[in-house]
Amino acid sequence: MITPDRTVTTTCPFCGVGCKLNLHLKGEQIYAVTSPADAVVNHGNLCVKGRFGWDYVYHRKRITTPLIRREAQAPGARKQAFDRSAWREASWDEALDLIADRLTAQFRAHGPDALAAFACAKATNEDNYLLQKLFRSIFRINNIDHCTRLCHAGSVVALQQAMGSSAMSNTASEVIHNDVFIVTGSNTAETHPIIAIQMKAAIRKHGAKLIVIDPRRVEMVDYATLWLPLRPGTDVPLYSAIAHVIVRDGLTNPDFIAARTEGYEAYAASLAPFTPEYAESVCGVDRRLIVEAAHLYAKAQNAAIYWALGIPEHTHGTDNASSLIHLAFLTGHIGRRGTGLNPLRGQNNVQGASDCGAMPWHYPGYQAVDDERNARFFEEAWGIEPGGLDRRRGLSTTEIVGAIGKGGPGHGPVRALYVMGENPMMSEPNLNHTRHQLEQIEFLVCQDLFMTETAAFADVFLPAATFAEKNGTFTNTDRRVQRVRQAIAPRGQARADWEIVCDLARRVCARLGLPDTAWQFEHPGQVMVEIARVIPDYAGVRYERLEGEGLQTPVADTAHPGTPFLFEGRFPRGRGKFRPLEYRPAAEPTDADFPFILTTGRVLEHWHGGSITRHSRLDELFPEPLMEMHPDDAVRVGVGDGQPVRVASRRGAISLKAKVTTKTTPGVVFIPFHFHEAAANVLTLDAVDPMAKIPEYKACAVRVEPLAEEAKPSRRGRR
Ligand SMILES: Nc1nc2c(c(=O)[nH]1)N[C@H]1C(S)=C(S)[C@@H](COP(=O)(O)OP(=O)(O)OC[C@H]3O[C@@H](n4cnc5c(=O)[nH]c(N)nc54)[C@H](O)[C@@H]3O)O[C@H]1N2
Ligand SMILES: Nc1nc2c(c(=O)[nH]1)N[C@H]1C(S)=C(S)[C@@H](COP(=O)(O)OP(=O)(O)OC[C@H]3O[C@@H](n4cnc5c(=O)[nH]c(N)nc54)[C@H](O)[C@@H]3O)O[C@H]1N2
Ligand code: SF4
Ligand SMILES: [Mo]
Repeated sequence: MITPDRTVTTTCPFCGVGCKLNLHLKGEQIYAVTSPADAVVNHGNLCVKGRFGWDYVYHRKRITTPLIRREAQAPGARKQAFDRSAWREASWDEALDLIADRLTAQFRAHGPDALAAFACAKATNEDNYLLQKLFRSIFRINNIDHCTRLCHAGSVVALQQAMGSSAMSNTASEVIHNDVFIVTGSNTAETHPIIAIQMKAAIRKHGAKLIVIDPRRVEMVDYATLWLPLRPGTDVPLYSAIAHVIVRDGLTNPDFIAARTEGYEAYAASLAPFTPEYAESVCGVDRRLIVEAAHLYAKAQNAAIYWALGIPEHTHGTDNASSLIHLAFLTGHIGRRGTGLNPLRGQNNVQGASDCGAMPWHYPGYQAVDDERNARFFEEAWGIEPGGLDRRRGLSTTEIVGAIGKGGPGHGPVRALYVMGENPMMSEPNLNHTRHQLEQIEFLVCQDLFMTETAAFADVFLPAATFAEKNGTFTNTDRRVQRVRQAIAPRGQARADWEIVCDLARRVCARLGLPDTAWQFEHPGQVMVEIARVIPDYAGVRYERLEGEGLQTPVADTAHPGTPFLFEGRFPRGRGKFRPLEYRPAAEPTDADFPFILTTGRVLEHWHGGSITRHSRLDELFPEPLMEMHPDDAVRVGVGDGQPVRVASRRGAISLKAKVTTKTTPGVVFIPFHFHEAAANVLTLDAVDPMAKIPEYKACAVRVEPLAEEAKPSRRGRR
């Protein structure tokens, strides 16, 4: 039996639940991970990823030395290079000097618009704060974004418009105070498993009733009182019909509407066409279920809504989220313990990276870049001349990709891209287009753990330290800022992201003749002091205050205890705002050539493009891509369970095996986007929501054909 040298307490690097981990160590080896039973977020529970998925830290394919591409890459002819022989090892000095030279050369020759950065929701608050500060304060450009755009962007825009805040209103564990809750567009049991455990306890132990609204028969349906299996992309008519019934049947909360909201009259009038009969015809949900759901939710004492990507990842994602928000405003199910609106945030630190300004329209703390007062405030905070910061909203991730070589809305062409821990060659929609764009880039840096599909296009690869090898903080889905603690030395020459960014910033300052006093940090705790100075909600966050269970933002000052639930008394914007909506169908309807709706998403054992989970023993649990198809459709198409199929959209085709299952509904097929050998994003469409710029990952039209056995997809394309 192994006896531990020591135990280091830290935060799970996978999902936004933010479970507390105890890493049990002997020397430099983590040999087990457990969680303390008194952990406030997860009560000692962990899902399979937190418990077993950390071994990617030690994977032999991890890159632990800076690498430089041997051959210069001509724009237009850039190719992926996974093979180590295409790269040579370099010192940090050589790699960072090369990057500093190339970025300053682009900046001098073409101005700020030539540069863009992708930040990283897996990295810490401190890492992200510094990366956006580098691009904003030195390169004077707001072209910085991260996967939040591909994720809850529609929810964020809708919540900001309606209430002036986009975070979850509740603490996840408050679900036990609900008597009714809605889970929609969320496969909670696979994607936020520990929150799902709390939901199951709310139902089984505390008698809460659950309404699931989802086109797939996800696991939570087993616990539900009602399941409304809507057609993908029809949330606005469904929620508007629920609202219609609430108004029609006199189930609104008139006191709440009068005291806390505005725009009710026009909104109520706009509900007239959304009868349950109309919704049934559009959404495919029995009208009686719609009426029942409306009554159950509206008559509850304490009701809350939990949602994830089935809501925002549409070309009308903002409208979808607004249609849900309205339900809380109509009934007053918000602003009390156990009531509220809860977008379940996905990545371990997507809330924090967004808070810290890794977004093109906002400085840290959601302070709009095009507001003169905010710009002046940050000019002063960062010691730069008045008028120095760019007042234009920067480009979003999908716009940055599109702007390579040709320019984007209000911006010139992007020529150099700095990617800190994102993998757009797996995660962006319409990968053939993304590939074409990356081939055009003049200079690409990737800072990652592995040679990802994106990094393989780069000129320079910088090896980052993992969560286990660095200090910092993550902010989880219920706004809890928690410590990440270094347990082992970085493998090889890997370095923490914040250190790499500071080192690079000092080199750029030297080239541009700027002082580098703003880039002298010895510990990320010092970066947090600066964050606290510029983000009001973090004003009272200090490392010494995070020792126990962390702090839930807003934390107004160093004596403030943190905020478990939001919007008691008022919304940040004052009154909650109703907004009349219209139904707009998905961008790409099905037709005779492409008769199925493809919806994409996740499975329990894997993470996004697979860079970490496919370099972990989790890969053995779910080793190959599968397409879920309903048995009725399988008969029609002539596909058996486990048989290979070719799936084609207007943009590309992939091959994988079919899994015939009633987990999906007739007419809808599901493919997880974790597998590079059958990348679902080859099929998806890059049409975006006009307000939030989020792509329509949850609905496009595809055709499915059986493949002859000999054309079988390769069993494991792992490199
Ligand atoms: N195991 C695992 N967990 C993860 C992740 C991971 O990669 N792997 N990623 C994390 C991240 S970043 C995120 S953002 C979250 C995402 O968490 P989820 O959103 O729960 O994950 P998805 O698999 O995308 O599931 C989307 C859900 O929306 C439903 N849906 C599809 N179309 C529609 C629609 O039109 N309307 C409605 N109402 N529902 C629809 C799907 O059936 C599915 O249940 O997961 C986080 N957790
Ligand atoms: N079809 C389809 N596509 C989708 C979605 C969907 O539902 N369907 N969902 C979208 C959503 S919600 C999201 S969030 C995005 C996710 O998209 P991405 O953020 O591009 O996906 P990840 O694979 O999580 O990329 C994170 C990268 O960071 C690296 N990494 C991990 N830890 C660190 C670290 O500490 N430092 C550094 N520098 N790197 C690190 C990992 O190796 C990995 O390569 O995908 C989107 N794409
Ligand atoms: S639920 Fe999320 S945070 Fe908790 S162990 Fe699983 S992946 Fe980690
Ligand atoms: Mo996400």
